[in-house]
Amino acid sequence: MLNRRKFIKGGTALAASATILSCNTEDQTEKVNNPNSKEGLPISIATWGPNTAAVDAAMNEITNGKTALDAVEAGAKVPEGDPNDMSVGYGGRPDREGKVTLDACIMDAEMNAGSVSFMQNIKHPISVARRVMEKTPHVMLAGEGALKFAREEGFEEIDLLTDQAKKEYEEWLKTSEYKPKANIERHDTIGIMAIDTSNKIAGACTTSGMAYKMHGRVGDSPIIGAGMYVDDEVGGAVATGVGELVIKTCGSFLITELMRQGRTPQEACEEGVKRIAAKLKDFENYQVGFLAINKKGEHGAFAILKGFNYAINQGGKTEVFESEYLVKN
Ligand code: SD4
Repeated sequence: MLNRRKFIKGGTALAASATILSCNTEDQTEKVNNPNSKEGLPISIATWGPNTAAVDAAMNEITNGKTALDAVEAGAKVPEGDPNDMSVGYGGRPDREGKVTLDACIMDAEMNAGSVSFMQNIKHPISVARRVMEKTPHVMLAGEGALKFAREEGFEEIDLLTDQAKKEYEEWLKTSEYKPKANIERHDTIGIMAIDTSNKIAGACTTSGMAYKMHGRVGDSPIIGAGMYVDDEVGGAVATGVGELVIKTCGSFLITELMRQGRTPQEACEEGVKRIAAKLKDFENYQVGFLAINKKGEHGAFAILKGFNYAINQGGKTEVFESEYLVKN
């Protein structure tokens, strides 16, 4: 059971029609912590249960003396290269024109950030995002420009559309209905964060975006502050789900700033979801999940709907936990 704030005791505040709680930290009589959260560094943590291999790959980098930045890149590359993960990289579901277009971003403890959006034909967009960060004066490259840069950097071009994704797309064409269905479409976008043995944080996020989106659509995942944000003084947050809701509320930045003001990672994630619920109509029809960590290695997670889970590697153990959620009925 969550150790909830006094004013939401009784549980009804977590119903769909939840009254939106004040942002004033003085209102809090007790801190809300995630029951699965504990202090401990180093740590790697990622959205969605199937990403255990990703958090393990990240931790492997850290135990081999690499940085948190190396760790989150290595972690993100796991689902990017996996054709069975149909929300990320190679094997991702295409847009409504049958094209797989990828979004990714990365950020380190020194506020360096890089991103690519609407990029085609490259298996590891997270590595291109890192090159944008390290080799250009910019933060984000999009579309043809991102692909041109990737080519110049020596990345190989491949066809990202697998037979399975093509088959599902052809089936989808029969109705051509765009209705993102939470946890049915399987949002497996990876948002991953790590803190290394030098206590430095980094974050990454990578996705093929919403299946059957309009050609040219860019989601939250490549947007620093929306799909991912880290601040070495505080911690960081990542998002998954319907990106439009996350962009409009600057989700990951909001959560990081709430932690700066004294919220626990759990409180900050809950407030991030409640901000969406307070401001955006029809939020109950969409899934958004947030995951946050602070610099002690404590974590929090919260989603609009049931079904969001996450993977964590901490204290020599890899575990998957289910997230709490807002809409209970
Ligand atoms: C997007 N946030 O493009 C991504 C989708 C996602 O798992 O998280 N899918 O809106």
